[in-house]
Amino acid sequence: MNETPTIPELDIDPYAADNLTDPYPMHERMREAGPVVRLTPYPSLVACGRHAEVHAVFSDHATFISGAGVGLANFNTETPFRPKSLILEADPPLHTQTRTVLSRVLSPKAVMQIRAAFTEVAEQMVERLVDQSANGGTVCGIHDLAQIYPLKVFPDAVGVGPDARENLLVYGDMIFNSMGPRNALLARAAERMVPVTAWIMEHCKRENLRPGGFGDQIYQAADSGEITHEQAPLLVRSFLSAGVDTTVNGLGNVLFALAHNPGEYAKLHADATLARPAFEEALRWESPAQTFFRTAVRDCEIAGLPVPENTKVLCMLASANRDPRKWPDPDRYDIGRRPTGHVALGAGIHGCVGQAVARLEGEVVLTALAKRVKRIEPAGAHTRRLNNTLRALETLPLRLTPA
Ligand code: OVP
Repeated sequence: MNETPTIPELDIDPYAADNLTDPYPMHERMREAGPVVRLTPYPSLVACGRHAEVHAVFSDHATFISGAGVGLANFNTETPFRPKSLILEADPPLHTQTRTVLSRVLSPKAVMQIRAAFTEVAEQMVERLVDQSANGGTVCGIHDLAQIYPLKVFPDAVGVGPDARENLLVYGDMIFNSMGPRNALLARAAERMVPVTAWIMEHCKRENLRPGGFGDQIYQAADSGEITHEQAPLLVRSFLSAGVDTTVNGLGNVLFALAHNPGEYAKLHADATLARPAFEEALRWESPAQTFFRTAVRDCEIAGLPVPENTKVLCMLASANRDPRKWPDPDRYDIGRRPTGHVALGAGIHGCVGQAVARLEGEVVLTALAKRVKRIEPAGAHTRRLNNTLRALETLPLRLTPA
């Protein structure tokens, strides 16, 4: 007996428009086929759709590295489209050094200091939206809320000036598309990004960052010798890369979840302290970042199946978050669930360093809605913005009934 277990192969393209539009049937096929699968259109990678293996891969950062890129492209053989992130696309010891600085800047203590400002902006925004909706109008959950809010509060906290902030959405769309194949989505994003790159790098300079903001605090860490002055602008770039399009879609997706699950919104309206768990459950149910890759640094195994050195491992976060092996009734959006262990924000040493800020945004926006709005209902068909990595809405027409 010397049977080598083989990895099942599926003829699935996760980046085909149908699968980006509705990924859940694909997720089920991948989970049911096995703990690790191969995908015919991408013969050099393996994919994990179940929670246990996604979590195991993320937890073993020494075997499954990030430095060769966390998208489909293998930076050992392909040139990254921009200089590598010093945190997302780095491994220890570099990662440890940069992560220490970013986690201090984004710590729970830092979040306490921005809480009042974030709350005030959320309350003002909801007040405006209720007026708009009450005068017979509908509001767009994406353009009038999910984009507006992070584009105001997060760049304010980083210390970026008020002009042309929509560039951050264009940049985010490009970065998350760049983690997939070179398809039409990437080509369109790359075209739009050309004028934006210079704007981004300009806004990473110390002279363009408000003293005391998150961006300036990175430069203070350079002053104290913790990181170099050459590293500082690239670390500020991580704020501008990861801090907006992620929370825009986290907020857009929770609005979608609540509008389509009126019973859950009724519970939130009755008890605004459910704002945090309602946001957390939406992260699980409709994960903004659907996928991330790792790269095997040596011949290894996942769930006993052989994975050769230099293989890209596609971790299906959104699929893990609906794995019935992990979650009872996984397709149900249930704000009474406490979805501890979801991997929407990753896991292990690369787990979202901005998660306290992301949760603050979710909490204060949902709290303001819960207090001021009795019902949130769809007011027409939503449309999707397809992206190789993000689960994103383009429009979400809503009717808000004042409390
Ligand atoms: C979701 C992330 C995403 C995109 C960019 C970066 C980080 C970065 O560090 O540049 S984490």
